[in-house]
Amino acid sequence: MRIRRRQGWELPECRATDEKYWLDRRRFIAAMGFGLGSVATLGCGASADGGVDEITVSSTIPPARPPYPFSRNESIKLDRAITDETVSASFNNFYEFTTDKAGVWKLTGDFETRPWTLEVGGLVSKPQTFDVETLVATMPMEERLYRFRCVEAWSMSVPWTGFPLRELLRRVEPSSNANFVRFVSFNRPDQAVGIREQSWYDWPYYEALRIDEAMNELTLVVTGIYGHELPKQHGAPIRIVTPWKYGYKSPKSIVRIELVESEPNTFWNDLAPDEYGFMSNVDPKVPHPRWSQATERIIGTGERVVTLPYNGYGEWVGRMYS
Ligand SMILES: Nc1nc2c(c(=O)[nH]1)N[C@H]1C(S)=C(S)[C@@H](COP(=O)(O)O)O[C@H]1N2
Ligand SMILES: [Mo]
Repeated sequence: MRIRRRQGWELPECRATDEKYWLDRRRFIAAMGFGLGSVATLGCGASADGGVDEITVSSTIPPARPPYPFSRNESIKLDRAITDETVSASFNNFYEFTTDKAGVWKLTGDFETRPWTLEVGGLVSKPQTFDVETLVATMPMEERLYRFRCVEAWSMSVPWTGFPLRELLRRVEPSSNANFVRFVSFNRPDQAVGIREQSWYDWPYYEALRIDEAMNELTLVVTGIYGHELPKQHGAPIRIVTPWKYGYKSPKSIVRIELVESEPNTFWNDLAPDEYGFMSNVDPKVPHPRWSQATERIIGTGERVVTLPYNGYGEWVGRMYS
């Protein structure tokens, strides 16, 4: 497979046109009989020199346009290098599309992420439906550099853009018996081949946090990454990020948040309760039944480093568990 690693500013010629144009063209090419599985890069029109340009992972990354970028919250420090954007954008867990991490970005073309609304309800006094664009325009948006640790023992470090979940929860006024916060991802078989073809999973993806975890200042509602809106493979247009927990506790492309009284079931805990608990805080001392969690591989560089308790965020979250 050939993926050209371009810089963000080194856009292919076709990227200058509307995203819709090349997506339509991609469908057209697929209809011509070149399946996505058979070609890693797809033509997207003649470039200035008369040659044929290619679809690369960079072409799936949205440009920085206002109101992005937002200013960085410098109080949260990162102890390692930021992962190259083309690396994180081409290595994703998003089973609604495929279980092949290197293939997600190639399969999100039909996924429509705009407009998008997020319903917040359950045990609250002011249930509301929010438009994502309105949230971006009205919430206290900021950029944060977070480490991100998958239970599969790989990690990345990226600049997320978003706002604390607690700011959203305050707007709906949780009831006193709201002990947990439940998240539900999108469920559109017509737009996501993994939902359509992997019927053995219990779609839509669902996750949850305790209310104190949801109110922790580190818990972020994320709409952007690397100073622009989220590309689809990272969970556009809106997702959750909890950096002290394994990656599966950070649900993507969410459509509903529900406040509930008792501990909700979660997608991975229901699938394999012996391997994936509800809490799932990063803990190097507790091995996964099939591998150690003591170290992690940093994607892009391949460097292997020691995994830290709470993924290094004990100072922020440790007191919730003592
Ligand atoms: N809806 C949904 N959310 C999801 C997943 C998924 O398959 N579906 N995978 C999870 C896992 S296992 C990880 S590691 C992260 C990956 O996020 P990234 O691709 O943006 O790095 O998303 C999490 N959120
Ligand atoms: Mo993960």
